[in-house]
Amino acid sequence: EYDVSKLSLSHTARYSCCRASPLICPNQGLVAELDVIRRSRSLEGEERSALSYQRAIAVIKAFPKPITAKNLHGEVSKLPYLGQKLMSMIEEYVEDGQITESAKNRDSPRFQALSAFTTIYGIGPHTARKLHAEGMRTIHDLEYHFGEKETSAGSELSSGDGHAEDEEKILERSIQVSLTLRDDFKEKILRDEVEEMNSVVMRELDALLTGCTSTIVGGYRRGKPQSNDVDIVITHTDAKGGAAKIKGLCKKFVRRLYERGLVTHVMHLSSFRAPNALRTTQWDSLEKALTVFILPPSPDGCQPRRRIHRRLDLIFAAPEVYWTAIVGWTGSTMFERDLRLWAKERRGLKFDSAGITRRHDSKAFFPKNEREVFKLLGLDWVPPLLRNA
Ligand code: DCP
Ligand code: MG
Repeated sequence: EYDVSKLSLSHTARYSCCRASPLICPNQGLVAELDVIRRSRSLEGEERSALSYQRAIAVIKAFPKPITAKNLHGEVSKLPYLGQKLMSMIEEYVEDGQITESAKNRDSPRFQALSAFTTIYGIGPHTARKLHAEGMRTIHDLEYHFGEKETSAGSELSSGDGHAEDEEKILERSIQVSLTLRDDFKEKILRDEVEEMNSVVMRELDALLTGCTSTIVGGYRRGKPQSNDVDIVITHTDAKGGAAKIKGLCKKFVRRLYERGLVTHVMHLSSFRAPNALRTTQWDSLEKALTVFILPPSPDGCQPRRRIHRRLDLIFAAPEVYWTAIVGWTGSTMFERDLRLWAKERRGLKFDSAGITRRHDSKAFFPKNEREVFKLLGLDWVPPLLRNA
């Protein structure tokens, strides 16, 4: 699909949106080891430190060959974001195949408990630490704490246009749902099923409003063989009247999916943003719904499949912001962070899933395809498969 040598990307660039980051890199073991430390820092709320590790990891992911004793003190030492501490850890890994601090973290009961807690959708590091401080240690403890209350669809769905629920309530309900469905949520979603989910969603949408189109984004688009959830960006093909047709569609559509039994829960329905713990950097103004989806029974009925609850995010974008929404939701998280940083620091632009604006006069730009997004930002094209920073 692409020829890396024809892309003018450099693995020594400081912004990850200027590098080619494949899904699997030649230093996967080292990356996994450093990621334990990054996760530990993040779980402890040491965000700056976690980000340093994330930046170092992203640089290593883009390094095109195995790191060895030979290149360690040469090329590797010149890569950005690899300070003394990181270099000594990499050296340790090259010599022993492991890093003492990673092993220490891995063996820590606190790390294990906090890690387990944050596998529950809706529980971020902050909540995890709070629950730990209250004495909880296992998922079973959480179940007891949150109770096996009856979970219902989001009240925003059932209660019409009432007041938006406060964040704490939304969060607590999300955690209850995630606990109840955690065995299903643990199961990875293979590419075939992701595509089937998109087909079912779009068939349903077509029955409500013709002329819509979609792109599956997130990890699927970056080539991940299995995903934790499915993210779909939706727009209308009518370039002129599309914006008006998209407005309010999210809520109407999710209600339909709920009534048809395809959506079982709505974690959050929003035209503004999701609670912080659910989506930390996705502060866009697009209409979106974070839902729990279940495929209909197989049509022929002869091979009953186990119907697994899946997390499904639907994002609705007007035609003029469709491509920024796609770029903004394709990820990875590190790639997105640097894309915004690059736009701001190097171009005086503000990149957002809901559009690109010039900082000094708020002029808005509406790219007509994905390559134009990169061009507008003054970036060389990076194919989705190489955005795994
Ligand atoms: N995203 C982001 N910031 C976040 C969360 C998400 O910029 N805090 C963007 C980039 C992500 C995309 O949205 O790639 C989808 O987010 P997911 O959490 O679904 O992550 P992935 O799709 O990359 O992986 P998976 O769903 O398999 O865990
Ligand atoms: Mg995803």
